[in-house]
Amino acid sequence: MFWKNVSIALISILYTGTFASFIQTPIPPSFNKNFFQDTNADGKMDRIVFQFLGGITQEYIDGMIDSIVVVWIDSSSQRTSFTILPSSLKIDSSYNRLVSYDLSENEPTQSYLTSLNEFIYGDYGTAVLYQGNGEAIPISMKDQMAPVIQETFFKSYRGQGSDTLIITFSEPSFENQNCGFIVEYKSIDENVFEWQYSSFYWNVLHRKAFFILDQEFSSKETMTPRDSIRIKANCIMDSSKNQNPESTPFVALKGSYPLEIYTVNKATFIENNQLKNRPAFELEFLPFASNYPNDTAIGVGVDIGGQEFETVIREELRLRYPSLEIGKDEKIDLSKIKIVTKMSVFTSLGTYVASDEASFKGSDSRLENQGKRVFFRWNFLSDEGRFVQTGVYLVDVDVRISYNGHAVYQTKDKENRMQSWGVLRR
Ligand SMILES: [Ca+2]
Repeated sequence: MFWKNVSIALISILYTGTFASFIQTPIPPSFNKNFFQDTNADGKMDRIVFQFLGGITQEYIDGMIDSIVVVWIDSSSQRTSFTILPSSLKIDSSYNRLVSYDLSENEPTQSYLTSLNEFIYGDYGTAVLYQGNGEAIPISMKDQMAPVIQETFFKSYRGQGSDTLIITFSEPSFENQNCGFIVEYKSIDENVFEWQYSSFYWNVLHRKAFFILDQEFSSKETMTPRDSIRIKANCIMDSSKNQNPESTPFVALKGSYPLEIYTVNKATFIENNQLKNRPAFELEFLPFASNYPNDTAIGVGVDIGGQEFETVIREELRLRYPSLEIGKDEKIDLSKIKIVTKMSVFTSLGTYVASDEASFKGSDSRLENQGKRVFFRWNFLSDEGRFVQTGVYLVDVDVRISYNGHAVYQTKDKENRMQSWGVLRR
């Protein structure tokens, strides 16, 4: 009788005041609605969402949750377990059974890890809830991270061959059959286009997609290796049907294309002193997007610099000089790139008019570390500084690009080295 009275007294003390919160019934997490998410679709897990079987209050979190320990893979591919403290859990404002945790930048997570099935990392993706009463409850976690583009390689021939694009995804992926074309690209002037290809197929593991744009369908106005691409929203999904979101970011397109010489071969000039005081030939550094000076200038342009240019140089070196053993990710030293342009102008009867040569390095400050459309222009003047007459001129164009003395590009390999340019003098 005495002990019964004491225990009743104790219980009544426990049920009042500050002890009350410790007596709450534990609310277990759900069995199948706890998720790893990648909210900005960059391929890194950045949010963990837990759904409980009852409504959660801040008092409950403070009083009943000691911590949640999650095992994930860090940016150096190591298994890491991090502890989520109650103070960093957030209750969803519209549904109080949901509690989430946002990973901070101090917890660098592995890139391109959007699934729970990457066996190379061993065991990860587990979570254990430690309750205030000392109990440890394993939480069954699921993947809610859509695939992202991990790698791209684009070989563009600009109408001279069939373009190919290879996209490697962060996990086995499947296209949404309702989408039609699934790739869109953003050009350097920020316009977004759908990329129309002729066919595509998956590799056996469904991690690589191969796209082919047959030559007969290709045109000059298509994607180029300096554009960026993404998969259209909801057009790619993993084996759990997690689809890529609207917020899918564009990623830089890597790849190469044969170096191309652009020519402006017809122009009108108006004789004036301003032009007369200039040299017969000039080198101009223009933005990539520029459509050459205008139809009052004549000459050849070539795109020099930028990330895709380095890729072109590297790929050409690998192709032409296997003994150099240049790796596919090897850094290209811009100061070792030398560009030489030569131009000789003759009348249609073969009489010599003018010629000049200009050379510069890939590290030239006029490229402004971003690359330029370099235009070697002829100012309609002979070597002696006299304006030429209206007529057709034969021009021998030679552009050579070398790396550390190894030739990677020469116009004379091409058929169209000798060109005819029309000049109208006003
Ligand atoms: Ca996934």
